[in-house]
Amino acid sequence: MRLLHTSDWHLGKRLDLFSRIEEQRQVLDEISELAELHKVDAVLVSGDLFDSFNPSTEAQELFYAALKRMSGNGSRPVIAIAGNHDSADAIQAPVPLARLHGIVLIGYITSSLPEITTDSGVTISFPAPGAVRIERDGLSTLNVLASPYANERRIQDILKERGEQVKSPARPVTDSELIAGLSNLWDSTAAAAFRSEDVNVMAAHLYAIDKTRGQGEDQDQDWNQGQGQEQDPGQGQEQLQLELEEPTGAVESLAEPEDEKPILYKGGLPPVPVTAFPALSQYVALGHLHKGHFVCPKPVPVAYCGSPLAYSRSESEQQKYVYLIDLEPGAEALVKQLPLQSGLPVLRPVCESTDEAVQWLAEHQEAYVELTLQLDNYLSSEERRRIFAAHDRILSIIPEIRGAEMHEEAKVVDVSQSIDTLFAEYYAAEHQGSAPPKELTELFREVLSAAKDEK
Ligand SMILES: [Mn+2]
Repeated sequence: MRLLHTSDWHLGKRLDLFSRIEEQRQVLDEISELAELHKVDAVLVSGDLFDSFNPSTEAQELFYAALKRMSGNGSRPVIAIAGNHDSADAIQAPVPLARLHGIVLIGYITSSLPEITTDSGVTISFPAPGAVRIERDGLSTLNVLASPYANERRIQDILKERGEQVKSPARPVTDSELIAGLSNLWDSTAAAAFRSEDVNVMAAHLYAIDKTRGQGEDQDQDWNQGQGQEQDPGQGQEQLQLELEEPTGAVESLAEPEDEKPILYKGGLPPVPVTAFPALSQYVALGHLHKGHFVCPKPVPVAYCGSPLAYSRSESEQQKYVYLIDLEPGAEALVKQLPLQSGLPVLRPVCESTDEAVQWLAEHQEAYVELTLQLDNYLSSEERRRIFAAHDRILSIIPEIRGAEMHEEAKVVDVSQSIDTLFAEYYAAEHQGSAPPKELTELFREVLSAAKDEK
């Protein structure tokens, strides 16, 4: 059996002011083509389907069109779970129509639906709340433990309902109690749904860590206080090998994506150690982190496939993937990373003059650009105009003024300078070294003279 793992589509997401909807359309088409080309039996989408709780109409249209194509009109089941950017209710709203097409949309950890057989002969059932079973002739049965994003409160409510109240009235619940409760919930779902003669996998939206690879973190560490210690953005520079035939030791721990809603906060969801996942699971398909990587490669791969497009400046050097997973009952999973071609990269050049920047921009039109300019003087509005005229997708310009460090160290303002110079210095300090626009300087003078007149 062959699965395709994708996640973090963030449909409707913008990069600053730039719409990404056309790139999203292209990359979802590419993913459907890969599913067809590689004869994938089922698709797992591990959350953050949309970028917001109230996605635009065009984002919703794209979502439904992409799911319909990906599902091969019901012959290739698609199981999609909600992430922390998604509204669980909104994700589940089209369920009655979606399930007819073999598309399973899961908003809650305990979601469950009646059995259905699609026109293509695929039977989809829920042997337990939160567990999907896919059956079809000539193929092993697939069980998917689906764990959409749930925050602390939602998990506590579920545990309370099950009579496993973790919160004692005397004190707040600790991170490890919460994770233990969630792990017990998964274990009982897996006990009801996973069978050794089937293929068993898990799909979840969370922040996973492998404690055996860390520096011996304290089990009871309060994440709020310890935040940052387990994350090492410095390791994010390593690139995984393309077309990895089998998971190797390429393991990283990464920060949560920049510009994204975090889940590692008090009341969110603390990091989940890989030991918390149910034992019979043969692959854990994760969503949340935007860089494709293995949290743990063996014996059970626990993997983030990452987002299909670069969604932030921090993703500028990342190749994007979907993962193909070959699975047989009781056997180790074989994971292959398929690089994606669609979408524009985010580039972060450093130039030493406006001329050099304009030249570079002319040669790199098909990208989003965060330009760092190392200059001797503040950028004039004329230079700024030249740069913006040279490229349509400039995210920002970061002027680095040579010798500016000395200014900052001194932190002494020479008040004997003209009021115009003082204003320009103040403006530059507040606006990363830019010169104030002419109109603003004129307005400033006007206000100043008006104030003088009043005296
Ligand atoms: Mn997320």
